[in-house]
Amino acid sequence: MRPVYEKYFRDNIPHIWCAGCGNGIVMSAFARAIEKLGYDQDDVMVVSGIGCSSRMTTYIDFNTLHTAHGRALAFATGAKLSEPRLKMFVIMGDGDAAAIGGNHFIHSCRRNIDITAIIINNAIYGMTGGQYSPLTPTGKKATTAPYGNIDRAFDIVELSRGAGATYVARGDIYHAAQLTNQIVDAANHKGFSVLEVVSTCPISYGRYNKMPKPTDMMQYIKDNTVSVQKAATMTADELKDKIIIGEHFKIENVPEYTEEHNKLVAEVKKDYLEKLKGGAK
Ligand SMILES: Cc1ncc(C[n+]2csc(CCOP(=O)(O)OP(=O)(O)O)c2C)c(N)n1
Ligand code: SF4
Repeated sequence: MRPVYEKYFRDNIPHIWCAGCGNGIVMSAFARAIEKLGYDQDDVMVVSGIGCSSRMTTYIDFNTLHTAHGRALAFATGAKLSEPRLKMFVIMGDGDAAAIGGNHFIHSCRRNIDITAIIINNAIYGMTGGQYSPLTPTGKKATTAPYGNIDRAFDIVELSRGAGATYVARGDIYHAAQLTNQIVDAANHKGFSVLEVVSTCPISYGRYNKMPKPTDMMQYIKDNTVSVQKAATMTADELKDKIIIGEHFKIENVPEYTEEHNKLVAEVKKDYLEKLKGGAK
Protein backbone atom coordinates (compact mmCIF):
# COMPACT_ATOMS: atom_id res chain seq x y z
CA MET A 1 0.00 0.00 0.00
CA ARG A 2 1.29 3.48 -0.83
CA PRO A 3 1.82 5.55 2.30
CA VAL A 4 -0.80 8.26 2.65
CA TYR A 5 1.83 11.03 2.63
CA GLU A 6 3.24 10.08 -0.75
CA LYS A 7 0.96 12.66 -2.34
CA TYR A 8 3.07 15.37 -0.70
CA PHE A 9 6.12 14.58 -2.82
CA ARG A 10 6.93 15.63 -6.33
CA ASP A 11 8.13 13.02 -8.74
CA ASN A 12 11.71 14.29 -8.98
CA ILE A 13 13.72 11.65 -7.17
CA PRO A 14 16.71 10.95 -7.06
CA HIS A 15 17.39 13.69 -4.58
CA ILE A 16 20.79 15.29 -3.94
CA TRP A 17 21.18 14.28 -0.30
CA CYS A 18 24.01 11.99 0.79
CA ALA A 19 23.26 8.62 2.36
CA GLY A 20 22.69 9.12 6.08
CA CYS A 21 21.80 12.80 5.82
CA GLY A 22 19.20 13.91 8.36
CA ASN A 23 17.26 16.05 5.88
CA GLY A 24 15.13 13.14 4.66
CA ILE A 25 13.93 12.38 8.18
CA VAL A 26 12.84 15.98 8.63
CA MET A 27 11.12 15.93 5.25
CA SER A 28 9.10 12.80 6.05
CA ALA A 29 8.22 14.19 9.50
CA PHE A 30 7.02 17.32 7.74
CA ALA A 31 4.77 15.35 5.38
CA ARG A 32 3.34 13.35 8.28
CA ALA A 33 2.74 16.56 10.23
CA ILE A 34 0.81 18.12 7.33
CA GLU A 35 -1.32 14.98 7.13
CA LYS A 36 -2.03 15.23 10.88
CA LEU A 37 -2.82 18.92 10.65
CA GLY A 38 -5.31 18.16 7.86
CA TYR A 39 -4.21 21.14 5.77
CA ASP A 40 -5.15 21.31 2.13
CA GLN A 41 -1.98 21.11 0.04
CA ASP A 42 -2.95 24.30 -1.79
CA ASP A 43 -3.19 26.24 1.47
CA VAL A 44 0.37 25.39 2.51
CA MET A 45 3.40 27.38 1.44
CA VAL A 46 6.97 26.34 2.16
CA VAL A 47 9.84 28.74 1.58
CA SER A 48 13.52 27.89 1.78
CA GLY A 49 16.84 29.61 1.17
CA ILE A 50 19.93 27.84 -0.16
CA GLY A 51 21.72 24.82 1.23
CA CYS A 52 21.24 21.06 1.32
CA SER A 53 18.30 21.39 3.71
CA SER A 54 16.77 24.12 1.58
CA ARG A 55 16.52 21.72 -1.35
CA MET A 56 13.50 20.28 0.42
CA THR A 57 11.20 22.74 -1.33
CA THR A 58 12.07 21.14 -4.65
CA TYR A 59 10.89 17.71 -3.46
CA ILE A 60 7.68 18.49 -1.57
CA ASP A 61 4.50 19.33 -3.42
CA PHE A 62 3.03 22.49 -1.92
CA ASN A 63 3.25 26.14 -2.94
CA THR A 64 7.03 26.39 -2.69
CA LEU A 65 9.69 29.03 -3.09
CA HIS A 66 13.38 28.13 -3.24
CA THR A 67 14.93 31.55 -2.73
CA ALA A 68 18.31 33.13 -1.89
CA HIS A 69 20.70 32.12 0.89
CA GLY A 70 19.51 33.66 4.17
CA ARG A 71 16.51 35.38 2.62
CA ALA A 72 13.76 32.78 3.03
CA LEU A 73 12.09 34.62 5.91
CA ALA A 74 11.99 37.86 3.93
CA PHE A 75 10.27 36.13 1.00
CA ALA A 76 7.90 34.32 3.37
CA THR A 77 7.02 37.58 5.14
CA GLY A 78 6.04 39.18 1.83
CA ALA A 79 4.01 36.15 0.74
CA LYS A 80 2.24 35.89 4.11
CA LEU A 81 1.34 39.59 4.09
CA SER A 82 -0.14 39.34 0.62
CA GLU A 83 -1.91 35.98 1.24
CA PRO A 84 -2.58 35.71 4.99
CA ARG A 85 -4.66 32.53 4.49
CA LEU A 86 -1.50 30.57 3.67
CA LYS A 87 -0.11 28.19 6.28
CA MET A 88 3.45 29.39 6.05
CA PHE A 89 6.54 27.29 6.77
CA VAL A 90 10.16 28.25 6.28
CA ILE A 91 12.87 25.60 6.12
CA MET A 92 16.43 26.78 6.82
CA GLY A 93 19.85 25.35 7.52
CA ASP A 94 21.78 26.62 10.55
CA GLY A 95 24.03 28.77 8.36
CA ASP A 96 21.06 30.06 6.43
CA ALA A 97 19.09 30.99 9.57
CA ALA A 98 21.77 32.13 11.99
CA ALA A 99 24.62 33.50 9.83
CA ILE A 100 23.69 35.15 6.52
CA GLY A 101 19.99 35.20 7.50
CA GLY A 102 20.52 36.06 11.17
CA ASN A 103 19.19 39.57 10.79
CA HIS A 104 16.00 38.41 9.07
CA PHE A 105 15.63 35.78 11.75
CA ILE A 106 15.71 38.11 14.76
CA HIS A 107 13.37 40.60 13.12
CA SER A 108 10.89 37.85 12.25
CA CYS A 109 10.95 36.84 15.92
CA ARG A 110 10.22 40.36 17.10
CA ARG A 111 7.39 40.87 14.58
CA ASN A 112 5.56 37.75 15.68
CA ILE A 113 4.41 37.02 12.13
CA ASP A 114 2.45 33.78 11.84
CA ILE A 115 5.19 31.67 10.25
CA THR A 116 6.64 28.35 11.40
CA ALA A 117 10.42 28.48 11.04
CA ILE A 118 12.12 25.08 10.97
CA ILE A 119 15.88 25.33 11.42
CA ILE A 120 17.64 22.12 10.46
CA ASN A 121 20.74 22.33 12.61
CA ASN A 122 23.46 20.00 11.35
CA ALA A 123 26.05 22.30 12.97
CA ILE A 124 27.80 23.04 9.66
CA TYR A 125 27.54 24.51 6.17
CA GLY A 126 26.77 21.19 4.51
CA MET A 127 26.32 22.14 0.89
CA THR A 128 29.55 24.10 0.50
CA GLY A 129 31.77 21.47 2.07
CA GLY A 130 31.89 22.01 5.82
CA GLN A 131 32.59 25.61 6.82
CA TYR A 132 31.68 26.25 10.46
CA SER A 133 28.44 28.06 11.25
CA PRO A 134 27.16 30.04 14.26
CA LEU A 135 25.74 26.74 15.53
CA THR A 136 28.97 24.72 15.32
CA PRO A 137 29.84 23.86 18.94
CA THR A 138 33.08 25.26 20.35
CA GLY A 139 35.99 22.89 19.82
CA LYS A 140 34.43 21.00 16.91
CA LYS A 141 36.30 20.80 13.63
CA ALA A 142 35.30 22.21 10.27
CA THR A 143 37.12 22.79 7.00
CA THR A 144 37.49 26.43 8.09
CA ALA A 145 38.42 25.42 11.65
CA PRO A 146 40.77 22.46 11.15
CA TYR A 147 42.19 22.83 14.67
CA GLY A 148 38.81 23.30 16.31
CA ASN A 149 36.28 26.11 16.39
CA ILE A 150 37.05 28.82 18.95
CA ASP A 151 33.74 30.68 18.47
CA ARG A 152 30.90 30.15 20.90
CA ALA A 153 27.70 28.89 19.30
CA PHE A 154 24.34 30.61 19.47
CA ASP A 155 21.66 28.89 21.48
CA ILE A 156 18.67 29.19 19.14
CA VAL A 157 16.22 28.91 22.02
CA GLU A 158 17.75 31.84 23.88
CA LEU A 159 18.35 33.85 20.71
CA SER A 160 14.68 33.47 19.77
CA ARG A 161 13.50 34.27 23.26
CA GLY A 162 15.62 37.43 23.39
CA ALA A 163 14.42 38.51 19.95
CA GLY A 164 10.74 38.15 20.92
CA ALA A 165 9.59 34.86 19.38
CA THR A 166 6.40 33.57 20.99
CA TYR A 167 7.03 29.84 20.54
CA VAL A 168 10.27 27.89 20.58
CA ALA A 169 10.86 24.16 20.61
CA ARG A 170 13.79 21.91 19.84
CA GLY A 171 13.56 18.47 18.33
CA ASP A 172 15.93 16.06 16.66
CA ILE A 173 15.99 13.45 13.96
CA TYR A 174 16.54 10.51 16.31
CA HIS A 175 13.15 11.12 17.95
CA ALA A 176 11.36 11.22 14.60
CA ALA A 177 7.84 10.47 15.84
CA GLN A 178 8.15 13.24 18.41
CA LEU A 179 9.46 15.52 15.67
CA THR A 180 6.24 15.07 13.67
CA ASN A 181 4.20 16.14 16.69
CA GLN A 182 6.52 19.08 17.31
CA ILE A 183 5.93 20.34 13.78
CA VAL A 184 2.18 20.03 14.39
CA ASP A 185 2.43 21.98 17.67
CA ALA A 186 4.61 24.69 16.15
CA ALA A 187 2.18 25.08 13.22
CA ASN A 188 -0.78 25.33 15.60
CA HIS A 189 0.82 28.24 17.43
CA LYS A 190 -0.46 31.60 16.24
CA GLY A 191 2.57 33.84 15.78
CA PHE A 192 6.20 33.23 14.97
CA SER A 193 7.11 29.69 15.98
CA VAL A 194 10.65 28.39 15.88
CA LEU A 195 11.49 24.70 15.76
CA GLU A 196 15.18 23.86 15.84
CA VAL A 197 15.80 20.32 14.62
CA VAL A 198 19.15 18.83 15.61
CA SER A 199 20.22 16.87 12.55
CA THR A 200 23.14 15.05 10.98
CA CYS A 201 25.62 15.76 8.24
CA PRO A 202 27.99 12.77 8.21
CA ILE A 203 29.84 14.09 5.16
CA SER A 204 30.71 17.70 6.00
CA TYR A 205 30.61 17.46 9.82
CA GLY A 206 30.71 13.88 11.09
CA ARG A 207 33.82 12.91 9.11
CA TYR A 208 35.80 15.76 10.72
CA ASN A 209 34.50 15.06 14.21
CA LYS A 210 35.07 11.35 14.76
CA MET A 211 31.54 10.42 13.67
CA PRO A 212 32.10 9.23 10.10
CA LYS A 213 29.10 6.91 9.96
CA PRO A 214 25.52 8.21 9.99
CA THR A 215 24.82 5.81 12.85
CA ASP A 216 27.63 7.46 14.91
CA MET A 217 25.83 10.76 14.63
CA MET A 218 22.48 9.20 15.47
CA GLN A 219 24.06 7.59 18.51
CA TYR A 220 25.48 10.97 19.54
CA ILE A 221 22.04 12.56 19.37
CA LYS A 222 20.46 9.63 21.20
CA ASP A 223 23.05 9.78 24.00
CA ASN A 224 23.03 13.54 24.45
CA THR A 225 19.40 14.62 24.21
CA VAL A 226 17.50 15.34 27.40
CA SER A 227 13.85 16.38 27.63
CA VAL A 228 12.89 19.80 28.96
CA GLN A 229 11.18 18.06 31.86
CA LYS A 230 14.23 15.98 32.79
CA ALA A 231 16.55 18.96 32.33
CA ALA A 232 14.58 20.84 34.98
CA THR A 233 15.78 18.26 37.54
CA MET A 234 19.46 18.36 36.47
CA THR A 235 22.33 20.59 37.56
CA ALA A 236 24.19 22.94 35.23
CA ASP A 237 27.17 20.58 35.35
CA GLU A 238 25.03 17.60 34.38
CA LEU A 239 23.54 19.59 31.53
CA LYS A 240 26.88 20.61 30.04
CA ASP A 241 26.92 19.70 26.31
CA LYS A 242 23.43 18.20 26.53
CA ILE A 243 20.82 19.00 23.92
CA ILE A 244 17.56 19.94 25.61
CA ILE A 245 14.60 18.88 23.49
CA GLY A 246 10.91 19.67 23.76
CA GLU A 247 8.84 22.83 24.00
CA HIS A 248 10.93 25.56 25.61
CA PHE A 249 8.37 28.34 25.73
CA LYS A 250 5.06 29.49 24.37
CA ILE A 251 3.53 32.94 24.84
CA GLU A 252 -0.09 33.33 23.77
CA ASN A 253 -2.15 36.35 22.76
CA VAL A 254 0.66 38.52 21.42
CA PRO A 255 -0.61 40.58 18.44
CA GLU A 256 0.17 38.84 15.16
CA TYR A 257 1.90 40.92 12.49
CA THR A 258 -0.31 40.16 9.48
CA GLU A 259 -3.46 41.01 11.44
CA GLU A 260 -1.94 44.21 12.81
CA HIS A 261 -0.83 45.18 9.33
CA ASN A 262 -4.28 44.56 7.87
CA LYS A 263 -5.96 46.55 10.66
CA LEU A 264 -3.65 49.45 9.91
CA VAL A 265 -4.33 49.27 6.17
CA ALA A 266 -8.10 49.26 6.83
CA GLU A 267 -7.80 52.32 9.11
CA VAL A 268 -5.69 54.25 6.63
CA LYS A 269 -8.14 53.37 3.84
CA LYS A 270 -11.11 54.52 5.92
CA ASP A 271 -9.37 57.75 6.84
CA TYR A 272 -8.51 58.41 3.21
CA LEU A 273 -12.07 57.74 2.01
CA GLU A 274 -13.48 60.03 4.70
CA LYS A 275 -11.13 62.80 3.64
CA LEU A 276 -12.22 62.31 0.02
CA LYS A 277 -15.89 62.51 1.03
CA GLY A 278 -15.19 65.67 3.01
CA GLY A 279 -13.79 67.22 -0.14
CA ALA A 280 -10.17 67.35 0.99
CA LYS A 281 -7.84 67.82 -1.92
C1 LIG B 1 24.63 35.04 -0.92
C2 LIG B 1 25.25 33.68 -0.90
N1 LIG B 1 26.37 33.47 -0.20
C3 LIG B 1 26.94 32.23 -0.16
C4 LIG B 1 26.37 31.20 -0.87
C5 LIG B 1 27.04 29.85 -0.85
N2 LIG B 1 26.33 28.90 -0.03
C6 LIG B 1 25.42 28.05 -0.54
S1 LIG B 1 24.79 26.98 0.59
C7 LIG B 1 25.80 27.65 1.79
C8 LIG B 1 25.81 27.10 3.19
C9 LIG B 1 24.66 26.25 3.54
O1 LIG B 1 24.75 25.88 4.89
P1 LIG B 1 23.45 25.77 5.77
O2 LIG B 1 22.60 26.97 5.60
O3 LIG B 1 23.85 25.46 7.15
O4 LIG B 1 22.64 24.57 5.10
P2 LIG B 1 23.02 23.04 4.86
O5 LIG B 1 23.66 22.97 3.51
O6 LIG B 1 23.93 22.61 5.96
O7 LIG B 1 21.71 22.37 4.90
C10 LIG B 1 26.57 28.70 1.30
C11 LIG B 1 27.54 29.47 2.09
C12 LIG B 1 25.19 31.47 -1.60
N3 LIG B 1 24.55 30.50 -2.26
N4 LIG B 1 24.65 32.71 -1.60
S1 SF4 C 1 26.60 17.41 2.67
FE1 SF4 C 1 25.71 16.96 4.67
S2 SF4 C 1 23.81 18.18 4.78
FE2 SF4 C 1 24.46 18.05 2.62
S3 SF4 C 1 23.32 16.30 1.78
FE3 SF4 C 1 25.36 15.56 2.42
S4 SF4 C 1 25.05 14.82 4.52
FE4 SF4 C 1 23.28 16.12 4.02
